[in-house]
Amino acid sequence: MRNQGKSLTQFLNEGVRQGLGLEADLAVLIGEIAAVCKSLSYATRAGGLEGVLGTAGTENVQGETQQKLDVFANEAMLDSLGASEHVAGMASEELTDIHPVSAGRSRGRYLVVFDPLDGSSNIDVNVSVGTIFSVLPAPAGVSELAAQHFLQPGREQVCAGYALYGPSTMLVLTTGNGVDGFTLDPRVGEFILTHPQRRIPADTREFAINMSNQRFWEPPMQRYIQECLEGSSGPRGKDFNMRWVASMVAEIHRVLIRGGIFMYPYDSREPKRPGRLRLMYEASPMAMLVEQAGGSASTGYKQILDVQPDDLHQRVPVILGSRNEVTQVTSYHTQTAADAAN
Ligand code: AFP
Repeated sequence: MRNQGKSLTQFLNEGVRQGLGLEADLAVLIGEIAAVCKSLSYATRAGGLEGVLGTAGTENVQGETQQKLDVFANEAMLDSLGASEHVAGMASEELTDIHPVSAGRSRGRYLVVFDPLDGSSNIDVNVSVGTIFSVLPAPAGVSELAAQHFLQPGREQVCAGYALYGPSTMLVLTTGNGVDGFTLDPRVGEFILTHPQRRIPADTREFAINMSNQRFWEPPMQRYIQECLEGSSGPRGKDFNMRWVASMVAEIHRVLIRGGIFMYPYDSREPKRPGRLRLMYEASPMAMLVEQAGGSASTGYKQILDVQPDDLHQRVPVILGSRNEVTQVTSYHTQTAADAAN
């Protein structure tokens, strides 16, 4: 298999040399992100041995209780990438506002937006968690960076990826030339290419959703899930399996490895919040990975990568994975919208 067994560093250097559109400074930045993820892998592995479990006793901008590892991971990303000559500024799930790099340095060409530790409610119960990152072009010739410079549709991303701190630590990323997965070899501290050019099967029998929210969903989602539950005796004519890990990184990784459909749809619990997942640092990077692997990513009514953000922490409904299954779900949404319009 092409490139199988190469280190991330060798892979990136080849990507730059082969003129596949991977800029040399972006390759360096990806290496810097990978280095932080290595350190977070070792921190999460320590578990209860080094006092990193439990809550920090603080809340983030989302009003969510921060775990100690949330705070640790956020600071590690800010400190490390803040020293990069390629980063103009950052935004994080854990920060209210943007985090410009120190003004005294020549400004880098990239903005990095991240969820430093996704799935953190799983940390204390030793279930896989991860880091999600999105790299956007920084505006040229801007004297002072502002939040509005980050509010770019997901199609503008030049890189998206995640680190999954599971039984093995993996880094999965795309720069627009497909999706490649690397496994951390703890013996040498290198990410090694083990899953080149992932492709998501177009069809699936496996759906992932938090069923406890069922009574709050819109009718199209109710219809879709009901048909999955009716299985071979219902209109779909086939049985489905269900998964829910409550760590988006673990769910998306499963979809990239064996297909599936992952959904966190709109629900009416908090009408002002169209779902739980955040566009800039959860939905958009995952949507780029899924589309680059041949899947599809929708809000139910439009492709996630086409959504124009109007706030750093805005939420969107998320339906992504095996292309034909996503099409099935979105067809129910658009049909309902058309019926309502008539
Ligand atoms: P935490 O980081 O607060 O654990 O949230 C994880 C997450 O954002 C995403 O990774 C999961 O898919 C989703 O929330 C789980 O949401 P529920 O807890 O409502 O199932």
